[in-house]
Amino acid sequence: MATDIAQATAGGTHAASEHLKLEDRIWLLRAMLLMRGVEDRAMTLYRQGKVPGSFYDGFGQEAVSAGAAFAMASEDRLCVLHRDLAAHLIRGVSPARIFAQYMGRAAGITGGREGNVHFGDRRVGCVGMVSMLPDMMLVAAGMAMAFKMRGEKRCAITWFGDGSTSRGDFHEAMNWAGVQKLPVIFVLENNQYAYSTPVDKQFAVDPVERAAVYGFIGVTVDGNDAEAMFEATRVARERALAGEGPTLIEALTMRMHGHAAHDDMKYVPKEQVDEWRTRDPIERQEARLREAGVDVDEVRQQVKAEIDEAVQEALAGPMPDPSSATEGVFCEGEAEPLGDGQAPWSGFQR
Ligand SMILES: Cc1ncc(C[n+]2csc(CCOP(=O)(O)OP(=O)(O)O)c2C)c(N)n1
Repeated sequence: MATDIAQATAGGTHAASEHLKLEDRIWLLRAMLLMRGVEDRAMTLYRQGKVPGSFYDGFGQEAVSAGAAFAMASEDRLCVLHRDLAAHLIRGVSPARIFAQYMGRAAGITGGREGNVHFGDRRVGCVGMVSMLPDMMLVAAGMAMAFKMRGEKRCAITWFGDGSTSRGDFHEAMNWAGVQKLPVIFVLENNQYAYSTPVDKQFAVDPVERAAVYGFIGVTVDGNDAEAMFEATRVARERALAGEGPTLIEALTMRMHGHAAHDDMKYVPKEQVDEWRTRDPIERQEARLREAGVDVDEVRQQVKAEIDEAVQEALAGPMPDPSSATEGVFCEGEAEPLGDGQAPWSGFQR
């Protein structure tokens, strides 16, 4: 049950996956540090009035997208949601382009045509999200259907929140994926709240148990453990490619910030936040790597320098030319894919 969070996330360290080399484990830390650092800086830019609209982050949830995205191959396809920036970073989208995106600049992924988290670079296999939750589950299932029909060994993945499980789209996607045994991975980010609604007001039965009634496996994973997320996703992907169908991965985590920049989350008990603070995913990965002899402070400094440079680059970039507003809105031709070996996600030993 979702209420057994302490049990599911207790014990701190999860046995490292034998599929992760030390450099991969450092990459997981880097991805999480980049996500946190980029979002922290973007929040400042938002408060300075440089980011239009609102601002959403995934503080405290970095392991969910970092671990899962790291298990996916370059030919796979990802529907990345609003708390999952590490997935974009792992696929090779640079921090400078992300800052430019947030600020609506020409160098952003959508070139100023869409706001904040509504982006995806199809050259790296990421599909831009829409806000109608959880429509991306249906998009991921649709892509998986195409892979199956074409006989391609590829897998689709999407993330979504606990709030999504209360919607009909969730059930449609789960049902079709189960019936068709689609090569798709559903990552349910159970971060305890859908806006101000706690999980005990959302469902009477933990949604991970719904996978069984649609004919496939549901597993609960410590969502604050990047290596556990990686391993669960790797196994799910292997199953999908072997024709064994979808997997629902419930990642237990906590939304440590408000829903968006405007939300002070005063509806969340302070003790709950304090308890989850002791399970910070970045601190946990750092502790592991220190034990393995890695100079974690150096990794932190490198990431900070990269972010400083990226902010300056994005701030120096122009706003888009208004006359180009209707260009690139619809899909035109095939995207030029990045090859294996050019992006960090292809690093681990399969
Ligand atoms: C169909 C639909 N209803 C309402 C909203 C407005 N809305 C945006 S995010 C959100 C809460 C989502 O909660 P959850 O799915 O748990 O994800 P989290 O934001 O906690 O990661 C709501 C209600 C929406 N985007 N789509």
